[in-house]
Amino acid sequence: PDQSGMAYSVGTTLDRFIKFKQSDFPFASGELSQLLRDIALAAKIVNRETNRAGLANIGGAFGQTNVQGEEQQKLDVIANIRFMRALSKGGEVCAIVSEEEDAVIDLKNKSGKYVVAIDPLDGSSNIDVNISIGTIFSIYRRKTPLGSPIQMEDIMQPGSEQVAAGYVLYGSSTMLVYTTGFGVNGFTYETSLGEFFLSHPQIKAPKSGKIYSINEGLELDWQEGIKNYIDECKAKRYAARYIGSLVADFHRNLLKGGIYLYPATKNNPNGKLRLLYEANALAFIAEQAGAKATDGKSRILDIVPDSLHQRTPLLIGSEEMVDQAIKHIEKSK
Ligand code: AHM
Ligand code: MG
Repeated sequence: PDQSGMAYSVGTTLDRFIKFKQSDFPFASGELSQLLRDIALAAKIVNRETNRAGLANIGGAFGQTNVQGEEQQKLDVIANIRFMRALSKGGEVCAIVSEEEDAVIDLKNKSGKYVVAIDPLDGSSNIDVNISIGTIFSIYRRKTPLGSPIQMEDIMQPGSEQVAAGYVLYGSSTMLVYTTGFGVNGFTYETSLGEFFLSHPQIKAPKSGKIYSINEGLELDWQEGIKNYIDECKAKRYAARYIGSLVADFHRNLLKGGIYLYPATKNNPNGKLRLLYEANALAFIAEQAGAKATDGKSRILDIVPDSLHQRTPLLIGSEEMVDQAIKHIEKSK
């Protein structure tokens, strides 16, 4: 039961769950709940497109509509369009930062309280080969007063200011996992019913694990500490698992226990992943599930961003594993 004593259980639909959980916010107006529903709806649409991805080139053969030529576009572009539409039409959002857009999208929505940072379709190199991909989103409350023009301080908030964050994993099942700061819950999509159902209530990450996920092809470009930590993983005969889709790698490690690393490399001193719409959301979820996220020096959620698409090294996963990796980094300094 939640704080109000209302019961929910495995099998509760996402809509009902969101309604129950509204009581976590005693003065809530329901806008965040509506925003989460908007995101879930866009996720269903992207799920449908993702499932059809293999048919994209033969779409004409079975009479797919072509109103806006969208099916000719790449899936990450389509996903961006879908989420942009859902977020801008819903009315709760005033500004969006997206991996697919160079600048902040100012929706000029005077009543929109929330700022959303989103990677509409992450891991897009995996689309063409039918491997799991994901959507990642962070939600912030705007800092400046409602109705005034959007300012950079509304956008450049550290991850610790997130009011909600989540991801959608388009995998062997499609799942939505999110947090509003009261634990992490996972919902699995039932295609034939068109509903997300609570399947993973109150996810708790194992304190340690035996899986490490890193692009080992870049080993020659790693710093000493990372090398030493991975050597330790090997000495302990941990399993190497790397999908190359952040959401999928993170999700597996969250449930089974493990660590994901995208460290600094020679060519990318800040790693590859983006702070605003990749690292922050997963860091918030990790911490809410009892796991940990760092850039090797500081907690991801404490980093104050200075640019929209800034990158950060990311070490995320089971607490003891992340701590051990940090130890190696500090020792090799
Ligand atoms: P993308 O935003 O261009 O899709 O890149 C992000 C992806 C992550 O999903 C994944 O963990 C990582 O890039 C893989 O990078 P690499 O191929 O360098 O190992
Ligand atoms: Mg991405």
